[in-house]
Amino acid sequence: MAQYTLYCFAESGNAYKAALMLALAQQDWQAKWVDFFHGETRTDAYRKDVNEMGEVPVLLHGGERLTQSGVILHYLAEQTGRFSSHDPATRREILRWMFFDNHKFTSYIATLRFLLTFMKSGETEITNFMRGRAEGALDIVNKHLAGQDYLVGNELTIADLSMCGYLYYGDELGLSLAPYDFIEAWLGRIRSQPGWQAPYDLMPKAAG
Ligand SMILES: N[C@@H](CCC(=O)N[C@@H](CS)C(=O)NCC(=O)O)C(=O)O
Repeated sequence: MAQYTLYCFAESGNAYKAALMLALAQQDWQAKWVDFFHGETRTDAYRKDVNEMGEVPVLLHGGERLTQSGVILHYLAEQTGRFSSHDPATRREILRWMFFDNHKFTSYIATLRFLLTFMKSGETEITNFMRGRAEGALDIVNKHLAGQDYLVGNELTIADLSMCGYLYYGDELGLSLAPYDFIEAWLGRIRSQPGWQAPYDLMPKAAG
């Protein structure tokens, strides 16, 4: 039995944030595949026994059960001593970008991808709106990364692992990252970390 169990599925960028942290910090972990596309997260059993919020990721460690990717990343940084800081001001800065990611970045990018790639919505007023919001957030992050290697100074932190989670899904995103040079370079820096793997290599996918 591995030290950590992560409830996840390969298509989940939020789960990928936690899986990538576990991989880069070289932790002993196992994936527990969740059948999201057949409604597992919406079942009474999942909400009662796994996560009342009906979401992935969920991390089990010892007697702990953690949900919300940001909380999981924070916990793993504490447990492993990796990808955070002892300095309170730096930790606040990490948190500031993680909140931005959860509210303004992942939210729009993930929803746009979900509509186009999984719901096959085609282009609609909603996807146009989502793409506009996503591009606005990408522009903010791109400008921020013009002056530094990572979101918080020049060290990789959990803020980067949170923000990059969806950006390795390529064509599934339904938007181009080509205009964002500094983001592309930053993704390359994260990709070159020892232990990095793409989402579909790191987490299980449904057979067929
Ligand atoms: N804020 C949450 C978002 C988690 C989330 O939305 N997970 C998706 C999969 S990527 C999910 O389980 N959605 C289920 C649903 O919304 O019904 C986090 O960062 O963990």
